[in-house]
Amino acid sequence: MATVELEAANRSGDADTLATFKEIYNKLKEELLSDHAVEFTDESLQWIDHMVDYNVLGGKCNRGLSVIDSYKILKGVDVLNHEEMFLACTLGWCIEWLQAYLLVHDDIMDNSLTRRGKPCWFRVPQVGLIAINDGMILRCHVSRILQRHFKGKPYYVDLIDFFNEIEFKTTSGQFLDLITSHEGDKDLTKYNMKIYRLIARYKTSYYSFYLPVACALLLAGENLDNFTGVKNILVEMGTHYQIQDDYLDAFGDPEFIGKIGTDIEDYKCSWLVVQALECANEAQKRILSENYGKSDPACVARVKDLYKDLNLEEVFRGYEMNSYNKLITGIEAETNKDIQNVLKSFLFKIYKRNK
Ligand code: GPP
Ligand code: MG
Ligand code: MG
Ligand code: MG
Repeated sequence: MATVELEAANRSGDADTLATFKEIYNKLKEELLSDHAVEFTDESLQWIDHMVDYNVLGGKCNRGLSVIDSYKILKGVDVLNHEEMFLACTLGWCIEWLQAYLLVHDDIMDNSLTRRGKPCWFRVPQVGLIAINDGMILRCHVSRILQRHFKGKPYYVDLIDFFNEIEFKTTSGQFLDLITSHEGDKDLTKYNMKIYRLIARYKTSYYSFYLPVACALLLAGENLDNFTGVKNILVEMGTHYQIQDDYLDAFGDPEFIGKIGTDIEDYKCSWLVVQALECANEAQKRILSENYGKSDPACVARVKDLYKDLNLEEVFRGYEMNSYNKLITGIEAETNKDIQNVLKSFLFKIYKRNK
């Protein structure tokens, strides 16, 4: 497929693929609800049904749909057969389910208010900290789905190991994110691009970018050890994505992005604060240390004003363009055209996103 066609196909989304993807969601959820490994009461089944819909649905599904797109490109086909489509959609949903679990827990840890245009799950009055266990149920669902549909496949053990490894990396990234912004140890001088990139890479890149493409490679019968170059590009793309997320946290429209930013209040080592520290004068640094990490809306507004004074919107646009060009150069240096198209397809999905 030519680059322009590829871009158009990805931006428009394919209605048939979306319909099949959604149908398979219903099937997977039904199977989980009739899983006899545990004797559930009617009331508890209703809870799980609602909890899964509330947390797994409503996102952009970029990660899940990328498994299907990538698998099609690797196989060199526009349409997958029934079995191939089912397996690709199922792995896509496993990533969406994993993401649901991560977000339920992340929102508690970040003290967030909204997600995907609704209150965060733990903010729902009847839910509260039951959300912790609900998150764990969502994670267990991933294993149940994989066991039901992939046990017996030659790559089953690799798949399980791989999900476990990605989860370890993500949890470790979250750990770095949390201890870096620890309340009792407020010190902006430790924030720099090196620690920023480490956090972003682990908390976001592996599960959001490498995992979907690796799932498609495993489905296509490939050995992941032969794709370390691809992994490195995807990890870099994930950092680009987290920088966009950090930018949107302060500059995005909460109505549109579906979540209210909390990075300033949470004293996060965000890309914006790292940039601000790099170009602020002494007086501006003082404003930052006096206002960053406070929940008082006046302090948050002061930090946002400073970001504007420092032209961080423009700095971000510059970064975005630069990083895009570097990613394209890296992708075009890959010898395999199919791999190039898989990577470009992912990049076009996220470039200049405003959500
Ligand atoms: C994104 O950080 C990272 C995650 C959602 C991974 C969470 C990992 C766990 C082990 C819970 P973020 O807090 O910036 O995301 P958002 O802006 O969507 O809240
Ligand atoms: Mg977080
Ligand atoms: Mg968060
Ligand atoms: Mg964020």
